[in-house]
Parts: sequence; C-alpha cells; structure tokens
Amino acid sequence: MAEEIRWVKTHCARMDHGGCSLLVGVRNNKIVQVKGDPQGYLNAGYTCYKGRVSPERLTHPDRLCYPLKRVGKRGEGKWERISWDEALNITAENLLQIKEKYGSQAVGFGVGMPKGLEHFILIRLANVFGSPNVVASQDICHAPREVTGLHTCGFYPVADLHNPTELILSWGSNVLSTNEEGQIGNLMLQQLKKRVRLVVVDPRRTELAERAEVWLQLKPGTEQALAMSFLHVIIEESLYDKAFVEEYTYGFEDLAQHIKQYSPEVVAEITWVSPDLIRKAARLYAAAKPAALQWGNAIEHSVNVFDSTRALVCLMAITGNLEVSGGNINAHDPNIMGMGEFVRADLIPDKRKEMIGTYNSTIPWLMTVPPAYFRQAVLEGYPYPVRGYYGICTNPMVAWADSQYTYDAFMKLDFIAMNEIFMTPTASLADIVFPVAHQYEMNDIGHYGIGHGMIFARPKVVDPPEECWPDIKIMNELGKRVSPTEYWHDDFEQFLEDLLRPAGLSYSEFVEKGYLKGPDLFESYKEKGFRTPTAKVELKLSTADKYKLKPLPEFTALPEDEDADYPLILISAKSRYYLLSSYRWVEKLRQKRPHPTVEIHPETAAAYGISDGDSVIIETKYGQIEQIARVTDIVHPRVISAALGWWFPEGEAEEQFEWRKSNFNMLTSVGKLGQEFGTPNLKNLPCKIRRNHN
Ligand SMILES: Nc1nc2c(c(=O)[nH]1)N[C@H]1C(S)=C(S)[C@@H](COP(=O)(O)OP(=O)(O)OC[C@H]3O[C@@H](n4cnc5c(=O)[nH]c(N)nc54)[C@H](O)[C@@H]3O)O[C@H]1N2
Ligand SMILES: Nc1nc2c(c(=O)[nH]1)N[C@H]1C(S)=C(S)[C@@H](COP(=O)(O)OP(=O)(O)OC[C@H]3O[C@@H](n4cnc5c(=O)[nH]c(N)nc54)[C@H](O)[C@@H]3O)O[C@H]1N2
Ligand code: SF4
Ligand SMILES: [Mo]
Repeated sequence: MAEEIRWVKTHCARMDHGGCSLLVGVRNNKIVQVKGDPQGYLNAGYTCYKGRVSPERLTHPDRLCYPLKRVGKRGEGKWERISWDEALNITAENLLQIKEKYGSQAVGFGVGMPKGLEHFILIRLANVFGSPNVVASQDICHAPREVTGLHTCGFYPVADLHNPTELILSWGSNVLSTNEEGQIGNLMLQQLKKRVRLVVVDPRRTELAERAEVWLQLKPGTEQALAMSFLHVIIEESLYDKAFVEEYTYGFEDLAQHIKQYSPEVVAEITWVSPDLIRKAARLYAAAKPAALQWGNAIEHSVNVFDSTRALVCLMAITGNLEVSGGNINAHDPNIMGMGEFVRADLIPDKRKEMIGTYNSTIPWLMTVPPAYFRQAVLEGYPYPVRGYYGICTNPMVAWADSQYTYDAFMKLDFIAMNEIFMTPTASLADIVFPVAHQYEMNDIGHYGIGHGMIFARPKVVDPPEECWPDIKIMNELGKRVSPTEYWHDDFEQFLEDLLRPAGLSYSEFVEKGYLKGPDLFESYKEKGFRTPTAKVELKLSTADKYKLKPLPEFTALPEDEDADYPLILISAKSRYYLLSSYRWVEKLRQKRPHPTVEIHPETAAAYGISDGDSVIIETKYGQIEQIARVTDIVHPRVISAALGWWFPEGEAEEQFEWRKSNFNMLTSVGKLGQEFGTPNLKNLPCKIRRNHN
C-alpha cells in the first residue's frame, strides 16, 4: 500500500561542493521529490536543477550493486561477483603484500574532490597503514589558494559573502554555475539583489560578467600580470590602506619597488585588457570598504598559480580587506574535532619528509601528492617504487592532466581497488571494485575541512541497495584488516560521533540543529598578529630562502609559449549540469547536456567553416579530441572553451568507455609543472580546430 509522503531535512551533496538545505519527500523507501528548504542557512529555499534531480543517481539499472573482482586482463571489462568478505580480504592481502615487499609508501591512497566525511577517513586509512602518499587533485584545486594563504597571511582567506559588502571582485570564478565551496552561489545572488558592486575577471562572458559593472575579459592565463597591475595602480596612486600596511605587513617597500614595472600600459599588452579598464577596476576595488575577492578555481589551472595567488592575497592585504566583515576572512571552525586528530596525523610524523611530492620540492604544508608525481613514481620508480592504489570518489583517467599518462600508470600498477557508484574509465582498470551507498543513503557530515568554518548534517533518507556500503564503512572494515583494530570502530558511524563530541552533540542532536558554524572573529590580528614568522602579512616572504620560494609575486611568462601552428587558446569551465566527470549516466542531466560542446566565437567559426552543431576536432601539441561546436560570442575570437570530464557510460567497458574521444585531458600535459604545487596547465593551451568530416 502506498505510504504517505514523509519529508526529511538533509543537505545536498556530491553534485558540487554541496550545502543547500533540502526537504526530501520519501514514500516506500523511494525519494519522490526534492525541494529547497526555505529555512536553509546557505540557500534559503534555493536549489539548482541538478540538486533537484539528484535522487536519479541512485536508481540507474547499471549502478554498481555488489563487489566485483576482475577476471580477465586488466581493463578487459570482465568481472565476477564476489562477497564483501572476499573483496575486503583480497584487497587487504594485496595491500599488505606490497607493504611487505616495497614498504608502506608503495601504496597510494587516492581521493577526488572532497565529497563528504569519507575524504578524511581515507587520509586516516593512509596514515594508519603508514603511507605518506595521499594522491589528490589538490595541485589544481584549492590547495594553491589555501597554502599560499597560509604562507602569506597565516590562513586561507575566503570571501565573506554572509555579511554586507560593498563590492565583489569575482576572479576566475563562476559561482552561479558551480556554487563553489557550497556557500557562495546563493549568497552571491543575495548580494546582487542588494545591489552590491561587481567586478568580474573572466575570459568568458558569464552570467556574472553580464551583471558586472566592470568586466575584464583577460587573455587566459595572464592573471598574475593583471593582479600585479592592480597592485601597481593601488600603490602608485596611493589608494592602499596606509595604517594597515604600516602596522601589519612585511616587505611593503620591496613590493612597491617591484610593481613599478607592471604599469597598466605594459600589462595591457600581456592581458588584452585596456589600461583604462585596469585602472578603473583597481580603483573601484581599492575604494570599496569593504570589498570581497571571490577567487576561483581557474586561477589554479596554470603553472604560474603560486604567483597569481600570492599577488591576490597581497591585493586583499594592502586594501585592508583581510579579516574584516565583508572582506576576505579567516573562517573559524565550530568546536569539533580538529583534522589532525581525526585523521591520526600523529601516527606518521615524518609524512612530509617521506611524501613523493617532497622529493619534487613541493611547497611546505601541501600534504597531498600531485598526480603528476604519483604517476612518475609508478612508471619510473622515482623517488621510490609505487605498486598499489586504493581510490575513492575519484576518476583519474578523466580528471588528471594527460589521460594517456594516467592510463599507462594504472596499467602498470600491481593492484588497484576502487570504491564507486558506477563503472567508470578508472574503475574499469581496477582489480576490485566496491559498490558504495551514496548521498541520501547514509549518515554523513558535509563541509568538514573545507575552510569555511561550518559543517552540515546530511542524514540518511532511504536505505541503500542491500550490498552497497557507505565509503566509511568500507574503509572501517578494510582498515581492520590492514592495520591495528584499535584505530577503527565496531560501528563505523562512531566516526560521526567522534567528530561532534567536542561540541557536546550526538549525531542525532546535530541533525536536529542542521548545521554548526564557528564564531565570527574579525581583526583578531590586532591582538595576536598574523600566524606567519614575522606575525605580519608577508607581502615579501620571510621564508623564501629557507623554502626556496620566490619572495615577491611576479609575472615571468605565459603558461605556454605562443605557437603559430596553434593560433587559438583553449580554456574550459565547469558545466552547470555535471560534477566534473560524474553522472553522465543520469538521464535527466544527460538530456540537458547530451554532448560535449566547445564554445567558438562566430567570427572564428566562420573563418574555419564551422557551424553550430558541427563536430569539431580540437588539437593541441599533446593530443586531439572531438566535441560539438556551440557558436557563441561569449568567448573572445581567439579563445575556445571546451567541455570537461567527458566519457561515455554507454560505450564499451573494455574500451574504458571511449575515454579518449572527447576528454579534455587528452589535450593537457604534465611536461611542464609549477614547482610549488606540481600544477600542470589545464587551461590557456595553444590549440587549433577544424571541422570533423567523419
Ligand atoms: N582539464 C581539467 N581537469 C580538471 C579540472 C579542470 O577544470 N580542467 N578540474 C579539476 C578539479 S577542480 C577537480 S576537484 C578534479 C576532480 O576530480 P575527481 O574528483 O576525480 O572527479 P569527479 O568527476 O568528481 O570524480 C568523482 C568520481 O567519484 C564518484 N563518486 C561520486 N560520489 C561518490 C561517493 O559517494 N563515493 C565514491 N566512492 N565515489 C563517488 C563518481 O561516480 C566519479 O566517478 O578534477 C580536476 N580536473
Ligand atoms: N556544476 C558544477 N559545479 C561544480 C563543479 C562542477 O564540475 N560542476 N566542480 C566543483 C569543483 S571541484 C570546483 S574546484 C569548483 C570550481 O568552481 P569555479 O571556481 O567557479 O571554477 P571553473 O568553472 O573551473 O572556472 C570559473 C571561471 O573561470 C573562467 N576561466 C577560464 N580560464 C580562465 C583564466 O585563464 N583566467 C580567469 N580569470 N578565468 C578563467 C571560466 O570561464 C569560468 O567562468 O566548482 C565546484 N562546483
Ligand atoms: S547548488 Fe549545489 S548544493 Fe545547491 S542544490 Fe545545486 S547541486 Fe545541490
Ligand atoms: Mo575542484
């Protein structure tokens, strides 16, 4: 008999960074509707399309529903259904064998974009196993902003869009599509309603750019030159916050000398932005009190990321916008268990020394291994051999730069196990695949460790298919087989209780509350100084010699050399309907974006004889793919913007689901990396296009 609809409150997750409070209607263990919760702290009723259709992730007939063991050759697509015990035992045996033969560092523990609490259990598993090598996309996602912040001002400065602000400078960020870090998308809309002033730095005319007072359509990959010119204008025109600079910054005189070379006239040549517009935008930003700089992921997709992020923190600092309400703040966590304790960092005190990244001179406080160096370790044995991989929530074959290199590395590994919801190009190369319970099917906590000072309850709404386990449960059971049981719980949900204990809350009490937020503490530097060696914001890094870092941010060169054979510049932006490589198999999303599309300016399309809807070959020095042309003037005539994350779930398993055909990362390379974070160029690539006549 049909039950009444029961409405459950939870928070959206695993579709982007999550955060919208939802009301989920359930009948007979099935989700029948998802609505925005008008009382939601971040969203006040807002949802996006993919949030509303998110339950469809759970119901596809091809969803992984029991553990699988490879029976054919690696990647051949032949599997045998096995029991949970067998799957866990095989994985444990293989990881322990590798540990015995090569040492615990020979197993890489892989994770993708942080999706929930399992991210930190994975780090804990690596730590208790004894491997310093957690492999993550942090080279190109968030770590550059966070770690550069730590070195420059002692914290990760996030845009405070919760409080009134006068101006938002949105730099390489597209939050109305991406809801980056959860809190930003809807808060941006609220600020726009209040008529905040808006300056946008983006090579594409996004929805935000259209609403901006000033839009700087920069040449892709020239952020640091542009940011240096903002510093130039603000310092030369004496628009900076003198009291703050005098008392709380280190190295201002050196910076002031150094930025003389970056006049708007010089920088206009590099960035394509006119000197007038550079001046106008810099003056607006300096005059607004306060102003929030919403810096996005695009900044992190270039070998020059360290200079760009350094220059932007300097900009926040000299205008007096650090740690002020409505500026860029240090978001303090609520009183919950600290990350070091949760992941048992104490068990691996020499992690930093032993990590693969350290042998490649990555910057201190980057605690994950850049994927480029992980693959080098697998393929070349440098700095030591790596033979095993256990990965969750990630799809490296599509997500990492240079997909062919990823394929070669994964084919060479002795053992691979993955947790997945669906068979993907990467999971198809594994020896063991564990089927996971997903959002709505398990109790989870969101936003832990994201740096925005809040956590969200994501209570379970429906039961998972019988043999699908939450990632945390899988790791809890695997952990007991590969490390002392004292580090693991009888009931995996105790990890949720552990995290909340300092707040004096049980998980069910937390669910009642919905979220926890840390205190707003502004201008705490007035008492304590900044958490840097000089206790000031280090415009010039006092540790530069010690850590072999550049003391001052600078513009040296474009990320890639110009090349007459590749006259266009390739960029990308995240799709509003998919999370990077995920969910192409969700029909309601696929209907919205059935094909990978590349944005091409009408003049360029005409010059190459390409019409809207044509199949197009995109080629860089590193490879070629095909996508469908979308002719639009939101891009500059010399720039094309291609879709990311494509593979075809309807394709052949033994061919890894056509991973080469339209996958952006066939066009990228790890030949040139930024030193500090091991960052490859994901954007700003010289390219050419032609109509595909096949
Ligand atoms: N060229 C280029 N490359 C990029 C980017 C770019 O802009 N350009 N962006 C980069 C960025 S910012 C990031 S963060 C990375 C992201 O890289 P990844 O996180 O590796 O990529 P996703 O597509 O999000 O892959 C996640 C996988 O996790 C699975 N999954 C979803 N939910 C769960 C779950 O609950 N449990 C488990 N076990 N699996 C789950 C999905 O099915 C999917 O296969 O990609 C990076 N790659
Ligand atoms: N719908 C959806 N939401 C997502 C994701 C997703 O895949 N889909 N991914 C999640 C993840 S992992 C992340 S890290 C965040 C990322 O969220 P955002 O920071 O918003 O990231 P992107 O879409 O990569 O890029 C933002 C903007 O940068 C512009 N851009 C491209 N090249 C350049 C350049 O050279 N310079 C400048 N200044 N701008 C440039 C693009 O046109 C785009 O509008 O979003 C998260 N949310
Ligand atoms: S914006 Fe993000 S968190 Fe909000 S409903 Fe959409 S996918 Fe979910
Ligand atoms: Mo990301």
